[in-house]
Amino acid sequence: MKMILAIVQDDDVGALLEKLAERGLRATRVSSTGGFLRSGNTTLLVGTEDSQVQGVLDIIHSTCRARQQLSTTPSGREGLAAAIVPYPIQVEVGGANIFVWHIEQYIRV
Ligand code: 2BA
Repeated sequence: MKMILAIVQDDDVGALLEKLAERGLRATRVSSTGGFLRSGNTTLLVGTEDSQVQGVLDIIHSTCRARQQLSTTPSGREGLAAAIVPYPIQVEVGGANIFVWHIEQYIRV
């Protein structure tokens, strides 16, 4: 069994959860905040059989898209520091950042 952790943009979560449910895949949605932009995103936890992993990755790939976003100015950045690296800067936020790891045991009581 594998655990898929996918950090996705809030705008894509509704459609993504629908598609996973259509396939009978279970997911847990956790509200999260990106460390760089300090804005909300969503972390999905999907525990699934090894044979289903590629299917989940395909669904994420076809549902989530990258978007441009402006970073906010970090607090305390004034004077020289702000002049060297001017803010805001535009960044491309990925459609999804995905981690997959092996699960030793899954227990449901
Ligand atoms: P954030 O940390 O808010 O990052 C949003 C976007 O800002 C990133 O998109 C990237 O394009 C840019 N960015 C991040 N750190 C940067 C830096 N030090 N300098 C310049 N630009 C930077 P993504 O890479 O697609 O990441 C989207 C979100 O996924 C991240 O939100 C974070 O919540 C999560 N994430 C990405 N990589 C991760 C990792 N290795 N571990 C844990 N979470 C990760």
